Amino acid sequence: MGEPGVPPRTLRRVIGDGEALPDGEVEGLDERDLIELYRGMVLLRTYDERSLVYHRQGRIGTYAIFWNHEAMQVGAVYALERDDWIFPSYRESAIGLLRGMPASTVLSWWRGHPAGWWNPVDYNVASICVPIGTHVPHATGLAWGRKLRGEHTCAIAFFGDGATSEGSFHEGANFAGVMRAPVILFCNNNGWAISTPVSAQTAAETLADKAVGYGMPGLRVDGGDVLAVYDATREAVERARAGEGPTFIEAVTYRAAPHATADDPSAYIDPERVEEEKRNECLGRYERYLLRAGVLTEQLAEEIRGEAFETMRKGIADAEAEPAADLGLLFENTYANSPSSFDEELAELREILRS
Ligand SMILES: Cc1ncc(C[n+]2csc(CCOP(=O)(O)OP(=O)(O)O)c2C)c(N)n1
Ligand SMILES: [Mg+2]
Repeated sequence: MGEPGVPPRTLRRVIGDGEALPDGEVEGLDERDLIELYRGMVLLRTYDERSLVYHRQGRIGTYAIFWNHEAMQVGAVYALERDDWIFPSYRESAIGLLRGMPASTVLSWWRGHPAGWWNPVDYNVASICVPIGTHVPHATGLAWGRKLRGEHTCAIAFFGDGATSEGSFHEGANFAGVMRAPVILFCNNNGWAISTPVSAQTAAETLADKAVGYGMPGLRVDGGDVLAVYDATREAVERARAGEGPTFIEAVTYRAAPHATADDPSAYIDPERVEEEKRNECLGRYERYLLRAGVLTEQLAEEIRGEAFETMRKGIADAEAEPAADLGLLFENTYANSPSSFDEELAELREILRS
């Protein structure tokens, strides 16, 4: 159980280490919920590991790995209702899978294919945000707008430690505080913004400290502990629905993979620290917790892994079966009124690619 009234610098934690650190429980989660959380984590882990392989095989483009971020994504989304809105960054590219989005859609996004863009209202999942932090005001605005309409839904924006230095983050957080918008600002503090460490990002002692300046509570949670993340997010959701306004959550973790497939972290990261984090990665931690609690069996785990693998196998097959996008899209969607030279340039491009 996330202890109430924990001092803000302490990380909220539920999962123990199987030794001196005892396991806790989260009130309101039954065995079915615990397995659903596990299913979500395995799905995202499988998505991530397969995507890296597809990238190496040249079947998707550059890819932002989220290995060891699954607990934050699954724990937070599980605390929401289906009507609540999710605003992902590129680090949460596959979060729509938790809302039933086909894997082929997200894989198509990473293939740069138009089939990778969904209608946000179909899943209440906004488009993947690549510019750092620009979706924070969007999430706040949507949450505030829904409140004005008398609805009780909330919104969550996922962003990284680096985003907290961006103007958009400040504007969105300030606006959320002033308007008491029902929004959750979920910061995955993975220690790095590409090669910039958190220590070079802020002079604040913790990122959660920033919440004070916006007049909202700041919770700090162990980002590798899916149950603690769920517990903290649920608390934030309850506040939002009760009309008490926004909450900032700092989920502390460590980036155990390169920033993206185009990055070589050996130039700036301590490989021993990465190895240590890998040994303590979030899915293994949760799996061991469930085995200790007698909720999961090796056979059920195998079944769940098999389902996820099949989802990915079908996902890449469907994405690759999409007919190639028409080149005209590159030109048609650039300007409201295209320059007259575009027709000629498109014709030339078609000619070059034909030959
Ligand atoms: C506005 C903007 N500036 C710069 C970039 C280039 N950029 C891409 S990822 C990144 C680092 C972001 O780090 P963080 O917010 O910690 O997220 P993480 O990648 O660690 O999840 C930067 C600076 C960008 N995408 N958008
Ligand atoms: Mg980061």
